[in-house]
Amino acid sequence: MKTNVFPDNFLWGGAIAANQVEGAWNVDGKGVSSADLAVCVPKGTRREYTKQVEAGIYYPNHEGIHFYEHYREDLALFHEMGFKALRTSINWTRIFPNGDEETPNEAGLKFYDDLFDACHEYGIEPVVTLSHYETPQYLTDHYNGWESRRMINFFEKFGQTVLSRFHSKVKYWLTFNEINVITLNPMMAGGVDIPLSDKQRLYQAAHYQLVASAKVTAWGHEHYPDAKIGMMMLYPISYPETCSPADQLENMHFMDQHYYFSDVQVRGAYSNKALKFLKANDVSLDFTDDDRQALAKGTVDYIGFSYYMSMVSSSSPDKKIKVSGNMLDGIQNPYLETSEWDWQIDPTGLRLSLNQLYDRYQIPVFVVENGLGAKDILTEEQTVDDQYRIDYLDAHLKAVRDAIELDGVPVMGYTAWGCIDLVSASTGQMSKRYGFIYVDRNDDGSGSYRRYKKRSFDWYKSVIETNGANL
Ligand code: BGP
Repeated sequence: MKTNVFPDNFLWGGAIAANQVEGAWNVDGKGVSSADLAVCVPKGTRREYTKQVEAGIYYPNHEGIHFYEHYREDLALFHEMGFKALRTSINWTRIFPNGDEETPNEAGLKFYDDLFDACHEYGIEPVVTLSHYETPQYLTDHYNGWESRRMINFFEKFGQTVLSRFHSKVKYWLTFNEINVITLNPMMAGGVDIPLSDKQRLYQAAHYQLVASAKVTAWGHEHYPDAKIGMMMLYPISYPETCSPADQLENMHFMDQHYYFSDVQVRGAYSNKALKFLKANDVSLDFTDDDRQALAKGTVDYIGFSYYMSMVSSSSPDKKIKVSGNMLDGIQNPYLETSEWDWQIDPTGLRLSLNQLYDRYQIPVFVVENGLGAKDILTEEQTVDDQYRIDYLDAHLKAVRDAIELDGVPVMGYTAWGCIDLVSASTGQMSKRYGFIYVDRNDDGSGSYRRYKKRSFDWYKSVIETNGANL
């Protein structure tokens, strides 16, 4: 048993996103967001979106897990596990239903007031993402989402509104969830339909998000110096397939696609390599002096990242895609096992990721998503024997522990993804479950929405109770 490795103020907890749990998609003045138009698709296929809500189509996010009504009950369960932190997001369309209104929707603000108050009653620190895959659909219809520079102002207004309203209740903020996903899944991350081959449009939309993020970060720092405002990226650590220099180079290029974003958010400017990449791809950005200043001013306090799996890069053109993954498909790593959804399970990759990010940027890092999506079976005893999830999380938390203890990485916290079962972002399925708490809801929407503790519930409780000493 190792003691005192995790810092006393380590933010142990769980992570959810508004659109994947809240439901109540059209309640109390909420407008339609991109997530409300996403349908449920089978494993291995990409989530599809309709242009408007259509009768007869099943939209899993409309109901979520009824967190909007059940959040007190759910927070009580999180508290029972000993959570110190809960990462969630503010659904933009609860605050500005269309996205471009002058005044916010008070009922939406009130919901988050109550939610954050309830978190504090349970001693849980909210960690809040401003935009987690929930772009107002009105902005998509009228401005083409993040393809328009106008989005910067709308996001600034949204960010300033919620920061000023909640700054006394929320200390930890993240601007965009997985900001590097806009070029991989623009509809999900930016409410805009751009072919993945169209780099000009993709990187322009990414630029506007980067500027918007920086502006809100700078404004937040100026007005609320105690606020900790971070960035959030999907960290797809990748290994070269062989020790051939060509594979190393390929691997470097792969990672550069992702550092493109974190370099801007942490260092305040595009790297030379990023500029060369844009040039090589004939991308010419609408990039003003004001943007440049905003990026320089709006650097972040910490790096939040999601980690589920590692990738492999190969220079061989004949390498076929063999495994699917989180937003990115890749090559099979023969040393790793895969989840039921074919994501490659690699705890050591998490230790390496923490090291790579800290070595590169020298600011605190925070694992804000990690977990195993699996099919669970509710037993007659009304629990789930999810030893496989315990094994996955135990191994990954040991990797975090090693990064802290052996490598000296300052890790702020760990929020397990989908700490209560929720709607999958990539497929819309409920059957892809991550939680310590089982929610009785099926892929077709049927179910009682009742909550049940899985075996992992008590396990995680004891991890937090012992501050990780029992790992
Ligand atoms: C991340 C997203 C989350 C979440 C998670 C798991 O990319 O930030 O919203 O859903 O992946 O993915 P999935 O739900 O597809 O299993």
